[in-house]
Amino acid sequence: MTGKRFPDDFQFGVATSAYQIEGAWNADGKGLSMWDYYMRTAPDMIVDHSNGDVACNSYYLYKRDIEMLKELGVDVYRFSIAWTRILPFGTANYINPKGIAYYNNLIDELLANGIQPFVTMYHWDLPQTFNEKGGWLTEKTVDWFGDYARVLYKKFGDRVKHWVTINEPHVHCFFSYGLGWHPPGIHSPGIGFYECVRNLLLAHARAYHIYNDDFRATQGGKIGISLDMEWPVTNSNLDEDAEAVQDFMAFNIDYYLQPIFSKEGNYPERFIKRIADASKRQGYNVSRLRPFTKEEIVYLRGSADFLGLNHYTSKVVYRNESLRGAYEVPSQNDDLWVGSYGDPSWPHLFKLWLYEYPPGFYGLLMHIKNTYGNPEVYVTENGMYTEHATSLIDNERVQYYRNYLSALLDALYDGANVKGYFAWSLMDNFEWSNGYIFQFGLYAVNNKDPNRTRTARKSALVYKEVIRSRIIDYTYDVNPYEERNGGSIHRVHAFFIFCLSVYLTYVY
Ligand code: GBH
Repeated sequence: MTGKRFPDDFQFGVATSAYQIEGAWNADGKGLSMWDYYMRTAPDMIVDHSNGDVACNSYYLYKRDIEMLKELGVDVYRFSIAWTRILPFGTANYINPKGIAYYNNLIDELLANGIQPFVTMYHWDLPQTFNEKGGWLTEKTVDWFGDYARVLYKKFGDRVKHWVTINEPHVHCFFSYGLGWHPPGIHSPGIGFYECVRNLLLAHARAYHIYNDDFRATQGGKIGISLDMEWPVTNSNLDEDAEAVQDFMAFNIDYYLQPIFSKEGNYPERFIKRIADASKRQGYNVSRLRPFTKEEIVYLRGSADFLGLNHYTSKVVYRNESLRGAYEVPSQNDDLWVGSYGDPSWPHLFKLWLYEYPPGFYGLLMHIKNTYGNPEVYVTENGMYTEHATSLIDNERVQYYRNYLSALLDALYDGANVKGYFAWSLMDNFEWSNGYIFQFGLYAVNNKDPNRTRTARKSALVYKEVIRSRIIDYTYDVNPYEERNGGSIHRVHAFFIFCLSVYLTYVY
């Protein structure tokens, strides 16, 4: 036990996203998102050939989800809205009443149960109609996103007081327009990737300004953006490795933070220069990174009331000759020219991407505090995967949550302005390219059961106890199998012992 406490007004929550849980991909007038389309045209891009057509079926089972939220005792629920459920064709000229009704029901039911909605507008499910017009590679998307945001404020802003505009510009652009593994499957890691991020940041700012100009006075909510960040670590004292740390920060952290959260705005100098130099070497007559105009710099600067931070893991970073020829040219990886890996001595379940290193979380929170004037931060995602296991006893996940929450508490006590924390995720769900193989749920979901039965894992019950007690008690233990019947086995036992003692005392 650390002895430190979460303040009473600290907000605990869990997070999900629409495509990963809702299912009902074409029900009740919903239009096609680029994920729906891609799952029909490129199913091989998912390791287990699964998709989100049904997922957790939350479109039909949202009341069960709310029961789980109540069981956990969370203050807030972060979910995302499927753009094409509201606007089937993407554009705001036709609003689907059944889509509006679904989110009205969800929001009202949450509020009736004392849970605040924390709503992501866009978690990667772009309307397919826009994809056919260039998607995030065209600046028109900024207008489309603004129109969509306006519809959301009008329809739900009376009750929703926290909005996340965009989830993870970095991961979204890297997978969709850099690598090309996610829809629309465009492989342009040296140009398309940067264009995509640029448009997403501007779209975020558009949504912020629309709120400021037309809704803030009457609705009084807050607008933020969720940025994903890994923390770079090195044990080396070589200059090259120190440079690697600085460049990794510029490309993966400050690239996203500085335009919005710094006093001066714009991309980091270091980042601009590396791409400009590489572009020149490669014979381009202008940098592959299109600069922001003066007006855009001003438009972006200060365009958030809070920072949503998604954080999972840290990386050991280095730079040496072994990287020569390691990356595709041109690409963001080549521009950065840093090697990175998860330290094998950090706890990890698979040699994939998630290695447990809580000091990295602390370091990141303190970097944000010290470099960006201590903005209001909500940790909008944090959690770890297990293999879609049958056991409900997920000790690795329990350990991960306790250690990361302790690191958060340390940062909080050292002055970081962290207002809330969302565990990713409420339940097992469609994990994008990894299908249903690696799962992040506090609740296990049985995919073979048409009812998609959800059952609390040990981590759910431990998180529940953190929320209740506001402390992290490493000695607290609980058995999810006994809790499964709501403790009814315990009650039967207790009653039996009570009867026996009455009998022994008075009758015998
Ligand atoms: C989050 O991104 C997403 O917002 C969320 O939707 C998702 O469920 C969650 O991650 C868990 O993955 O398999 O080697 O290609 C966090 C950053 C970046 C982490 C992509 C997983 C995939 C690595 N994610 N990464 S790999």
